[in-house]
Amino acid sequence: LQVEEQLRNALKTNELEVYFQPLVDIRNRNIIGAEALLRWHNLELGNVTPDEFIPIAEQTGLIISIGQFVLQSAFIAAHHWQTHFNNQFKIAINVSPKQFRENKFVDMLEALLTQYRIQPNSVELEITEGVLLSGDQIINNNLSAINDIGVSISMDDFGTGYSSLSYLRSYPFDTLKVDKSFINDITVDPGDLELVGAAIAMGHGLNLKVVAEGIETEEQYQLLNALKCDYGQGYLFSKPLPKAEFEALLYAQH
Ligand code: G
Ligand code: G
Ligand code: MN
Ligand code: NA
Repeated sequence: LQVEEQLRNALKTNELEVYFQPLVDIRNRNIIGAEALLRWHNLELGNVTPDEFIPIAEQTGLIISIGQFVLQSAFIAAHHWQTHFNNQFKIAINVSPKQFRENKFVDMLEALLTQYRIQPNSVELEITEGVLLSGDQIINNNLSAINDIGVSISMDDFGTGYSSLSYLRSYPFDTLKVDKSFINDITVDPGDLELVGAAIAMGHGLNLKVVAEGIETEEQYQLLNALKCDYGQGYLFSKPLPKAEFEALLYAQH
């Protein structure tokens, strides 16, 4: 309850901050974009992880205003990086089920794209199958509308759910993000290596780009490169960083 109270104030008191984790091209390790990841620094509670506060934000409805804040912050940063470093810079943003069930979600998204001068095709919205579970009409409508305006949709945490395959067939996904739990052991578990190889091949067969999450070692990286995975994310390249630190990485690359 205390967490809920504090979270209600977090936006007003500037306690929320969007961090950025590099998204790299597997072939050459160049940073081609970032995933926006929310952080909460509270005086009393310390740093609260998104795994703890996102569910509370969902239950209380606070996710609507918090989600809008994330989109805004990510777009402001992405516009700057597109202007100064790479006009193709990609920005990936997590969207939770409640946000996606809003009637106004796509209108809000379009307004922010215009306001911050972001090309729709540089934006990728990450959804988990939790978004699709309800099979709600409004979700189908939102997915089609997002696809129509040219914003990409990725399936996050791929492989961890129950029916990811049927969802891939039914919805307009552009990208598949293979969950880090599958990447962890690819250097020691031949079964996991086989699964990841199959996920990459299947993604490519369906015309999707494939991202491997949670790459921590050089050996994992080499295997994913050999498997022709498209993009990667993980501590090997960088943990999620505050905006200024992320920008220093980009600057070093240019
Ligand atoms: O950044 P990482 O450490 O710890 O994130 C944990 C979880 O929180 C991930 O599943 C991630 O998708 C989710 N998360 C992080 N930032 C956001 C956000 O801005 N919005 C939503 N809906 N989820 C987020
Ligand atoms: O669930 P989602 O994929 O949206 O969230 C990504 C989560 O993975 C974030 O919590 C992020 O901090 C975390 N993460 C990113 N790279 C790594 C990594 O290399 N190893 C581990 N263990 N976690 C990572
Ligand atoms: Mn994600
Ligand atoms: Na994930």
